[in-house]
Parts: sequence; structure tokens; C-alpha cells
Amino acid sequence: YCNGSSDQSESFDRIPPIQFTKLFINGKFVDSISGKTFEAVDPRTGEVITRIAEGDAEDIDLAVEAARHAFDHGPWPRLSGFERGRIMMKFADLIEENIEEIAALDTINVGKLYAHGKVLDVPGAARTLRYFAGAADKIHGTVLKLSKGLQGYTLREPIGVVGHIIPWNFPTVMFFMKVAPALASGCTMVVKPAEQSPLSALYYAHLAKLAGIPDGVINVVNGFGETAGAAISAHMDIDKVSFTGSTEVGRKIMAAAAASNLKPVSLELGGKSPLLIFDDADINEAVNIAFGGMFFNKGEICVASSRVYVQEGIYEKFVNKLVEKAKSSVVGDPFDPQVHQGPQVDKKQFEKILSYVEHGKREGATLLTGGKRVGQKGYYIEPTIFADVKDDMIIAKEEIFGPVMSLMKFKTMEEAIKRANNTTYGLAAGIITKDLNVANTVSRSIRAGIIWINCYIAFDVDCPYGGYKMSGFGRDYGLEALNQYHQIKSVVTPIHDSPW
Ligand code: TXE
Repeated sequence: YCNGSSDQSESFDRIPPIQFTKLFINGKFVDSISGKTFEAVDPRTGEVITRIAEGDAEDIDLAVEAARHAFDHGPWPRLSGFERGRIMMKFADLIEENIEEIAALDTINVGKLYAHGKVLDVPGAARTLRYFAGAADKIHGTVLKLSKGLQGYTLREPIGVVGHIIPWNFPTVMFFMKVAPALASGCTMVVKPAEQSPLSALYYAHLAKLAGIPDGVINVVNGFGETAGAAISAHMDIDKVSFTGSTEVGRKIMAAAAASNLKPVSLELGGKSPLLIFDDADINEAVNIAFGGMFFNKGEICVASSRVYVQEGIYEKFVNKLVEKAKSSVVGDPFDPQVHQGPQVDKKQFEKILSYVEHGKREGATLLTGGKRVGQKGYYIEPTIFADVKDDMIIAKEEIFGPVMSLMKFKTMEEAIKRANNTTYGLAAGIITKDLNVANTVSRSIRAGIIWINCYIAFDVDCPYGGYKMSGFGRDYGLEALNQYHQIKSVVTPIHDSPW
């Protein structure tokens, strides 16, 4: 491995000023009621960057009160869709004026490649806002010619106060995936960023205010899951919860929603996504797709192609090239433009990933490359590939959420489909083949929310995205996402003597 710059004297630090560390409630940055704070840690070093105000149930109450007032009495839900869209466009412009600073915040907070933040995540946030801004004035119901001498129409009304509980792996992407469609719909909201990644969310709250989003519409409460997060899912005055995170916590959120006010929830949970590579694939292309599908964002991505099934005819050749590619991957400081993979988000994830590597070895999988820590400080792990993985091994079944790939060999398409579906998850899948019939058959046979043919991790804001099975339900992105933030009201009236 080229050990990037994780330990070198040459520094690529572009530490941005950290301006916002408090809670953002009703348009103001405030301390938490308890006065407690928690550490934000730089995963490149394990060192504390700053302290962040720690919100819990009482602060969530205040934020919900502000959001409730903004929904029940404020202008936001009452503005025309066009006007909401115009303000969202301004928000997007402000993001674009600050791309480098925000990208750097995500890099020091979660170890994301600065180059990715600058080119993908942060410009993508502006794109997401603009997409939903454009939809804001095109949300409408339908007119119904009913039977029995009645006519009706439907209204699509904003659902109310939304709680967004988001994870740390894409702090910027997740924030806007949730916030943008809710804003377009006329909802008000309380966002709880993951405890690992509050920095960019607070910056976005500041920009929202500058853009003219009224006070109380977006509130950001940093804090931990069991306190601030749990208070959102159990809150009697929150009308909907949108969550992305682990399946385990998804269950808790649904249970709390059921036990409180039966608020609807949407859940985007874990995955163990299969990538099926057929004999007719171009090997170099397949290697690039499989590598990117697994190691993009250091494997901290819910759709990671962590189970790669390769047809026997090309297996050896494919594996050799893939391992070669993994060995040339540069792990190190995510600010360094030469680096391909930064550190894992925190010590807990770092240790969890290394313990999965030990499971793999113990269960008899063959470690082809990687498996070790890189450097002496920070949370860097080598890109890791196991071969001879059996479908029932722990590393083939559980989401590792780090740079660890399992390789399996298959003979026939039917076998590959069966094994690909042999999982409790159903988030994504990939197929690499030139045979249209194989591509079509496999894409219809795999139970997952998104299927990529001859590509992988190909996201776009206009493509709905979400899970089957224990990967959750509800769709983010695309016009489908708006459905999460609306209720349909039917209005019916008698109609007499209508000729048609
Ligand atoms: O997730 P959590 P963690 C998976 C991945 C990872 C594992 C654990 O496998 O290794 O989850 O990561 C909040 N009530 N994914 O522990 O705990 C929490 O504060 C309400 C997949 O970080 O699910 C954070 O804001 N909220 C995933 C958010 O839930 C609670 C992305 C996610 O944290 C809560 C991240 C509670 N009781 C992890 N407990 C994906 N689908 O992309 C925690 N939270």
C-alpha cells in the first residue's frame, strides 16, 4: 500500500474556521438547556476538533415548539410553491458560494475525501435543492368525477412538522436528501445530525437563514441517538419521521412512533448489496465498477457492493486484476489529492471493521489483500478483499460498513439470482453483462430498490431511491420523495345534471 499521507510530515490540512457549534432553534444559535457539550473528533488523527452543544429531550421540545409554530402560524406552508422554490434557489446559490469551506468541514468531521466533497457532495446539495425547488410549484391534487352524482378533488397538504434523523456517512447528501423535499412541500422540521457529523449541518442552518427561510422552519439539534434521536421518534407533536441509519435503530424508531402518536415513518436502512459479474463482461470495466462500488467513501455507504459474485469463466482473471487495483489504492489524508481512501469515521466503526476482518479469517475465507490498519494514528484501514467466501459466513451476511469486500464464484444465472436474493436486505444490486436478456431478467428478479446495470453507485436526484425488505421503506430523491411529506385530502361535493 502507498500509505498516503496519514503519518507524513507534509501536511495537507485545510482546516476551515469552525463558526457554528451550538444548536439552531427558531432561527438562532443557542446553547443546550443542560449546557452539556460533546467532542467533535477528527478521524485523521483521533484528536478533538471542537466541542458541540449537546441537545436532549428538552431541546428537542423547544425545537418542535418552534417548528410547530412556524407550521401552524408562519408563512412557509402558506407561501406559493413558486415563492418557496425561489428561496430554496437562493439557499442553493449560497451553498455554491461556500463549497470549499463546507467540503473541508465534512473532511475534518468524517474523513471524506475533500475532492469528493468539493465536486460531488456539496455541489450535489445545491443540485438537490434546485430540483425540489423546481417541483415546489408543481405539487397538486387531482379532480375526480365520482359515481353516485358526486364530484371531488384531492389536495396534497404538507404533512406538518417533520423529524429528520440522519447518519454520518454523507453528512451533506443526507441533510439535503431529507430537507429539500420537505421544504418544497411546505413542511417545517427538526434535524438531528449524527453525533459524529454536526459541523456541515450547522453551517447549512446558517445559510438557510441567510437565504430567507423563516425562523422555525429548519431547526438543527445536535445530540446522541438515545436522547435527542429517541425524543424525536417518541414526540407527540412531530407528524412524521424520516430516518437513515442502522436497521437496529430503524426498528426502535418505528416502535417509538407506534407507541406515541402513530406518526408515519420512512426508513432507509442497511444493506449487503450483491454485484453480479457475468462471463461476457469487459474485465477492466468490471474491475473498476466493482472496486468503486465497494471502496467509494471507504466502504461507508449503504449500497456498497460488498458481495461480489463472479461467473467462473472470468473469475481468476477478474480477481487478479481487482487485487492489483486494491494494492495500488492510496490510503491517507483525505485532503491529499493523491489519496483514494481516507480514514473511517470513528474509533467504534474502525474497531468494528477490523473485528469483521478477524471473523472472515476465523471462518476460513481467504484474505487476498488488506485487513490491517494503515499508519499509527487516525482510523485508516487497507482496502480488504476476501475470496472463497461462503454465503452463510458472517462477512457475507452482515453489513460491515467499511472497506471489506467478499468475493464468490457462480456458475449459472439462476444460481446467481438465488444467492443474490439470499439476504435480509434489499437496498441495491448491480449486474455487469453485455447480454440484454440477462440484464433484464436479473434486474426483475432481484428484490432491491435500485439496480445498476453496467454501472454502480450511479445516483441522481431525479431517481427514486430506497429499500426492499429489511433495508426499509419509503423513497428519497425523485418526485417520489415528495410523497413522504404530504397528506392527501379528498374534498367531495354533489353534482347534479352533469352531462359528463
Ligand atoms: O448508526 P445509527 P451508527 C449502519 C452501518 C453502521 C451501523 C452503525 O452498518 O456500521 O449502522 O452505525 C441516531 N433513536 N449504518 O451506530 O445508530 C444516531 O444518533 C433515535 C447504515 O452510527 O443507526 C444517528 O443520528 N435515533 C446507514 C442515526 O440514528 C437514534 C448509515 C444513525 O445512527 C437512536 C449509518 C435511537 N434510539 C449507519 N440511536 C445507512 N443506511 O446509510 C441512534 N440514533
